[in-house]
Amino acid sequence: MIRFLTAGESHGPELTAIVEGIPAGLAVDLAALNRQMARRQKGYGSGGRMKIEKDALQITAGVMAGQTTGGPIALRLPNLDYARWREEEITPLTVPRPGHADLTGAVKYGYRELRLSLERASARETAARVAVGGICRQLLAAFGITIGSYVVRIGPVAVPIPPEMPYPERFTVAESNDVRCPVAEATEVLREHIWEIMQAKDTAGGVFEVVALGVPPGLGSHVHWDRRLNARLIFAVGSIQAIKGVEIGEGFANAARPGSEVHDEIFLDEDEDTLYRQSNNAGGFEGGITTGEPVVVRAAMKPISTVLNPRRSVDLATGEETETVYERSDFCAVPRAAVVGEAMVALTLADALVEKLGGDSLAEMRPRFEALRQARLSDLPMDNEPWRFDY
Ligand code: EPS
Repeated sequence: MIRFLTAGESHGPELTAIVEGIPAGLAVDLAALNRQMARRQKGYGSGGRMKIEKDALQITAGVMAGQTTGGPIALRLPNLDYARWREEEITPLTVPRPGHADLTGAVKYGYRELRLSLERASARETAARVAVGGICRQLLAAFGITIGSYVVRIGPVAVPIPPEMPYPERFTVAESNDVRCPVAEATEVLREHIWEIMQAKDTAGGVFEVVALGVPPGLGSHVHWDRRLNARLIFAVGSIQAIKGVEIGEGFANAARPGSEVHDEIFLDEDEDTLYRQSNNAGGFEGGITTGEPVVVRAAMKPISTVLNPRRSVDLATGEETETVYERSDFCAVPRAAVVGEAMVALTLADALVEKLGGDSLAEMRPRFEALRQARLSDLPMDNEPWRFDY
């Protein structure tokens, strides 16, 4: 329902994005979008580039008088670093960094100059995703759906999050520090590890969690593989640069537990005539459909592949074994990747919401959303007559 494309190189004049399928009548708050852009740029362990870029969005189509028209929305994001790069005579880069798209991109597209692949593979592109995700986030917010994130691990250091700690509190604490740590007392330990990694001229990966609150039950479907919304979320988050693993809820930990400890039991609230759960090990999904519990997506990011310590590689120009040459990069981008994760979750959930509610405008979607929200147990057909599989 909602499609988007991005274009642009890391050091080119700008990133461009087009998002199509956003319903009409959504008030777009540009200042709030730019706050999302700034969140993506904040993170201890970033390289020098973040001091140059101050991402400021321009919207050039699809929003008129502050409201979406229903037409494609075009977004522009100038790269401030371009001014310097356009002045330079570029020395070809011919030694691929292990772990980056340098070699695979060069082999696939027939480049001799590795910059052609790394310029587009660069995680600079995630700025465009946060811009598009920001609009989807505003659409979701119009229906009371909110999204936050926090870091749960940097390298070997895991954050001890008390399981009973409410999500809004985790978001607030994470927002208040530059490692997106949800537990105030653990912040310094994460920062120390990143500092040590920088001293060792190395890089660190980690794990972050994205959580969506207020998601109604009934988004996605079990009826076909590509309609399972949990799978669509795994794809969307797994498409972020350097993300190598994505799980829903307690995905991998659940694999080690017996079923009796995993599945979230179902209870009846007689007064409200509704069903509820006391746990959410499923991360908000059963059968690829949202349960109405928080949607929890966890992603593993590999360490940044541009490592200050030279790595062994081969110079494609000479055909000889050599070592990589360092160019400016980040040491740890996990806190910032979490914000990109939020954007991809926002996009996927907004897509599923539009699919569920239909409609060309917010005015059409709203009454349908209310009906979804107010579903009661007694609304379900209670038919207990015996029947036959009679095809
Ligand atoms: C990136 C390398 C760094 C990052 C960049 C992603 O850029 P540079 O090579 O210019 O120092 O700063 O990320 C951004 C510019 C951004 O806005 O996130 C890479 O190779 O992926």
